Amino acid sequence: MLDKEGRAVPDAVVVLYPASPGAPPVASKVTIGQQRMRFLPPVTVVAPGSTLHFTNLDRWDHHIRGTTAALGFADPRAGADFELRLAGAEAGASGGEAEVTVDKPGPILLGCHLHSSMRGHVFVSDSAWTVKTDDDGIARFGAVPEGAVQLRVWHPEQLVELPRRNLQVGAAPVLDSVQLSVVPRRKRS
Ligand SMILES: [Cu+2]
Repeated sequence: MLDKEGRAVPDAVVVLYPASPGAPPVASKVTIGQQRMRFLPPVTVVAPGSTLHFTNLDRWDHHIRGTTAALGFADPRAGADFELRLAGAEAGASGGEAEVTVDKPGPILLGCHLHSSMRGHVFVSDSAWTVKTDDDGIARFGAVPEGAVQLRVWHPEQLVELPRRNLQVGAAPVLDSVQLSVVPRRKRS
């Protein structure tokens, strides 16, 4: 995954839709931490029916909201799909925790009513072949059923989703390269 200037893009979501997908993806329970005004991890991939476990690791409160956002952005005036008030961690005690179950496939934008700079994403995928790109912008898949496969790419800052691509998967490895039409902001280090 490359950006418009040819640099590797981490934390993009790559989804494969094999013509014969077999079993649906399996729901799971994942933890999303709030630490130093960030969501960890910044992008989470889950199957429909999964539980998101939010845990506040900061000493101050967070008021998390989750908004279904087809294109990664949401109208801040619109109502949130879920809201979670998480108390800060006192000395020697853990902070607030809460869980929410997500059913609808698609991206969810995470924010905080108290800290407008906080941004995170959850991608609920209806395909078992869904992974994030690593720091080198690479998404690796194993055991993809042979035959025609559609490839979808999602990145929160790619506002106009790129057209799906058609791949033909056989016995030999398939290598494909996708270039976003945007240059995402760099992650703070
Ligand atoms: Cu906050």
